[in-house]
Amino acid sequence: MKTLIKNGTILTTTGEIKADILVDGEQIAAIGKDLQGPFDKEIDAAGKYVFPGGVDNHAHFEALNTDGKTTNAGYETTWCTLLGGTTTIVDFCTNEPGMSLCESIDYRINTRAKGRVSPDFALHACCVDYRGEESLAEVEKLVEMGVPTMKLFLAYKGTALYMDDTKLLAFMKEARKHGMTMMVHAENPDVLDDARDSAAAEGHYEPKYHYMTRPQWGEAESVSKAVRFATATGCPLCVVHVSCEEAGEVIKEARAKGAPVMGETCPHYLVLDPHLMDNPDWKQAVHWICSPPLREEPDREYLWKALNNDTLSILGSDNSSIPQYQKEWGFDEELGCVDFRKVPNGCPGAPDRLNVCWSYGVAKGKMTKEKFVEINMEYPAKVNGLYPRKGTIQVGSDADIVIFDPEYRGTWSLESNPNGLTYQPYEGCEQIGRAETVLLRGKVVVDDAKYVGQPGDGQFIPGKPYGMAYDLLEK
Ligand code: DUC
Ligand code: ZN
Ligand code: ZN
Repeated sequence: MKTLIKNGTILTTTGEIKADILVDGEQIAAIGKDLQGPFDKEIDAAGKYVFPGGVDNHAHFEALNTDGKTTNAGYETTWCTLLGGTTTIVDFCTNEPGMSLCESIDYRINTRAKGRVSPDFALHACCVDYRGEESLAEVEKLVEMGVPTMKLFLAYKGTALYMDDTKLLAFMKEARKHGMTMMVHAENPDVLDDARDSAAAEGHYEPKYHYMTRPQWGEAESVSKAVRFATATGCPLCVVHVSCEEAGEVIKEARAKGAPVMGETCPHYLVLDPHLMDNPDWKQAVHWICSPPLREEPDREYLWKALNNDTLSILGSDNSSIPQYQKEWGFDEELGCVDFRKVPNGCPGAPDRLNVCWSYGVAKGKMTKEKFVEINMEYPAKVNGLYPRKGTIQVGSDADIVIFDPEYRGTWSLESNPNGLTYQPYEGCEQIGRAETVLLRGKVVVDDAKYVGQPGDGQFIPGKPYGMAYDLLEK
């Protein structure tokens, strides 16, 4: 099957070019003018931007949640990410109960995900069942299985998620040997617990106490530790979901000194206001409980600048598809009210990531189109060892292509921006531009802004070791 995408303007990390794209089967076969037919299909992209399908570094579909037991809405909802222009998700794979990391990855690919995922997917391992030497020995095998990244939680002490310094150090040393990139959830659990328990002791349980009890310094302190561990072990690190200036500045300083450290932030930290959690209707307010928490305007402005000046390198969604009924597990029968400490943490957002970045960044003059492609496509693909198969429009790359209508105007709603849940954190926000047509490995999966693909279109894409963060190591 040969498809010609003609008359569009291709966006890259270095500029824009007016050229046509020939897709042959699943790959890009040629880029240029006057490409020779015959073609089976022609798509006219006049007046549209054409860019690589989004690569989302940070997705939780079907994840065990922070309380160790909740299960997010599953892969059957991943079609929504295609509507939002994201063609590859990198999902987190925690240990299945009783399974090792490698067994969990195998189970994820060959059982859970089988025939159910709509975009292509790669995986990060995420250890929540540390078994000493046995877990460490799995690092090499994970890399061989195409999983060259791992996330460790430095927060949530007292749960299976929590990894203390001994485990962090051991994993980083092992990861360095095999080209694995480490990722961390950096918040100091003792700092948070002190603030959270003090609030509760004073009778404060409402959702707004979530953001009031997770101070920036608790995040920055944990980032500092992880950065020092990365520097000492030489293990490249990506700090995920950076939410504030204090933490971002730690990364900036470390990078200036040559530390192998990169940072990610998420769309919700760029645009959503923590005071949404002040809503007296707690069933609404809990929608914005995520960790780290939403921050005030100065931190939000800082994050835009940090993406633009290369302090932070990736925009990941941290999509956590937590259904309403699970959010309501925060209600405490004994107290007779919601207890913010019991609400599962996380916001959906994989389908919204590119639209938020375009609407509030590119369309408002706060970000260049080149940076948009860099942080949403190219760098996440490079960090995860997926480049140049993913994250770029090049001859030989997978034909994951978005044809984007910059003239579209809309208002965020569940109807126009579905996420597989019954609530939409960006409800009422102004949207500028949207994906009109999306190709996944050459197949049209979004047509006229409607999903036309099939569950199971998505394939597991193995990542290669020594991703982009390794380039930061002194040779
Ligand atoms: N961290 C994440 O990365 N996602 C959801 C919850 C959390 O704590
Ligand atoms: Zn996290
Ligand atoms: Zn996450």
